[in-house]
Amino acid sequence: MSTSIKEKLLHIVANQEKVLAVLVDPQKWDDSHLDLLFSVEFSSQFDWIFVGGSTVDKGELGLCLSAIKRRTSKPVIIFPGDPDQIDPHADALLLLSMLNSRDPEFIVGKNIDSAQVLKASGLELIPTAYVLVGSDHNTAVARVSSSIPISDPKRILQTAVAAEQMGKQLVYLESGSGANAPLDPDVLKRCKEEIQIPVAVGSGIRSMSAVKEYWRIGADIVVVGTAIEHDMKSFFRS
Ligand code: 1GP
Repeated sequence: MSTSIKEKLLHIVANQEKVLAVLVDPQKWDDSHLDLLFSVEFSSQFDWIFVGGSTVDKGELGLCLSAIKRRTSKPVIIFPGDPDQIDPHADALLLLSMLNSRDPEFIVGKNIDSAQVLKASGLELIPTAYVLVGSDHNTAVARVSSSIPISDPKRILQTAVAAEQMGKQLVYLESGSGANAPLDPDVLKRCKEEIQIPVAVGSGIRSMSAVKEYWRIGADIVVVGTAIEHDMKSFFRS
């Protein structure tokens, strides 16, 4: 039997292993781009693939998942930008709760709306606290989800601790795709000192050396989208 993503996460934390997840937005990646990502040159340099985007429809998601699955046996996890982004061909789905949204829809409402479809899909679900951090209030994700990003390190820490107490299995700290100011490493360090559940970090990470620095500080998963999408070669060589 293959190992579930939850088991992999537990193993990663217990063994201080590190994951680089490439975020593939089906609207931005075509076949030639996927060919390059899964080529001999690059495919050994990352571990997981997250798939999703803010305006991706079901058809686009399905086609993209098939295209990825044809090319790799690496774990493929849906990072939904919308509750419609459910497809049984992925290995798992991040069941997001936006803990710092002030709109109940984004904290729990969308989970209730999609609960039965998710159950029928048979997808493995990873209950994930999605925490928008930083000072940029104008990102697409902040606007769409009525979230005010948290900039106070103490509040970020409180939110991460609350996520663990609520039984979340992953905390995902991010500032929105393409963010100009990536997560403050000190904030990550303090979170890792306080909580045992895995922590994913994303947004605005533009080089392998930055990925390695977040790993060194304690991130279990580093998520990179924009930089790899724009210039894979430079990213992996940086
Ligand atoms: C966004 O964390 C991801 O949800 C990736 O961000 O596109 O800035 O790498 P970037």
